[in-house]
Amino acid sequence: MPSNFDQPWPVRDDLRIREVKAIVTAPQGIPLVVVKIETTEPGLYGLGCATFTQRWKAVQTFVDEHLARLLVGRYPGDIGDLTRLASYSGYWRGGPVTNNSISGIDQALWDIAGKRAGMPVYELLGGKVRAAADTYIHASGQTIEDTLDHAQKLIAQGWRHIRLQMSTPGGGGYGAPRVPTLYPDSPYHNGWSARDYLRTTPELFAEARHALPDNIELLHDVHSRLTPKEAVLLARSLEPYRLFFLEDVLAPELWDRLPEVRAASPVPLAVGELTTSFGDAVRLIRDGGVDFIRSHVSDIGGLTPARKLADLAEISGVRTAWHGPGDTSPVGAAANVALDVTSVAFGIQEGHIYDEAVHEVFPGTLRIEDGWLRPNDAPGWGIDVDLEAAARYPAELSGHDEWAAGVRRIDGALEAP
Ligand code: GCO
Ligand code: MG
Repeated sequence: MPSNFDQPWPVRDDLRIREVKAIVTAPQGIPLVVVKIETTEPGLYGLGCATFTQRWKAVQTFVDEHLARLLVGRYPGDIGDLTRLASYSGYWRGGPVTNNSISGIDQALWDIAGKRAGMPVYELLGGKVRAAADTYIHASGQTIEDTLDHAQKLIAQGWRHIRLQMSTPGGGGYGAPRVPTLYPDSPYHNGWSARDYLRTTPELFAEARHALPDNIELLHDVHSRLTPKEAVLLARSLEPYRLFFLEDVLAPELWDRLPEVRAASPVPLAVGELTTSFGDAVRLIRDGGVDFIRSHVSDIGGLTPARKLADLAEISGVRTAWHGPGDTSPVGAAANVALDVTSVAFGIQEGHIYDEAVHEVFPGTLRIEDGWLRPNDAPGWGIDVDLEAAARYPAELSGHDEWAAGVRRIDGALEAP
């Protein structure tokens, strides 16, 4: 009895998918998930990023138990059909677990396609429109002085785009360490205060503009903790400091209010790392809420939807700034750079310095040079995985989920991550 999972049409050769498996490893202490698809041709396999650090076990199970059986026996060249099959077979679609699992499949199939064509993925996408991707990097500290010292060090290493994050009394501040509270008698004395944040952030950027070279681009990540009015107040207060972009001024639950924030201030808004469907990201662009789209490529399903998003950004006057800190695998970082160098809409690429242990597990991991990222020219992604090395860095149930749900206000109310 033919099954819907059989090869639905004749294909040009008898290459088939033989095995699909999620590999989980944490060489930098951050759980990374990469899907490996083996084919019936010995030695021909592909790798795809499926990294959802906070729920890596769910993705591993989703890939190994739910998706693998749909794909084994299929022709690996039918990328679009196979990713749609993976999506529709669950009926209810979208969400970070589903999309990261599908991204692992999608990107592994693009890797195989490149290897079969003898071409790097960026050439499969139509080739370069730029030689390399400019990157930004994170500087943070407990005080203005600490934060700017960190920024100066990064500038000396060649970066021209620096994201500044400074602690606020009590709960730290996204990406910056905790500092002594101003509210020892409050119900939750390590709490985070939006009013302190709104007061101290402009002070940081005023000092940064004074202390740092004028050509340095400054970025900042609010991390979703303001009301629409507070977002307007913050953006307006930062206008004198020429930010390259201001990120995540509103939580996903308030994204429909972004256009009013964007209209109230010329400060460019970057939103999107929290998109968990292709549709989320399309609406951010289409409804005029963003100047930069920041999706985490594997969270929206991989390279296939992301390249469509880059084209939509191009015709909408929006630029890309794919999410890419340490909870993106080196394969995901390679997919980001393939998009960066082939998209007219490219804006900036979030950079991350991987530990040498990551380079050991994933030979071919891209390295940032003078602030620039260039794709590998080897076929596919040009990245491999050393399974023995990967096994030396087992993933824990990530402390990153405690981090994500770790911010409370001084009254104890949990703050959106
Ligand atoms: C960023 C992001 C990250 C996220 C992290 C969540 O702009 O780089 O905000 O730092 O917080 O990826 O796991
Ligand atoms: Mg962010």
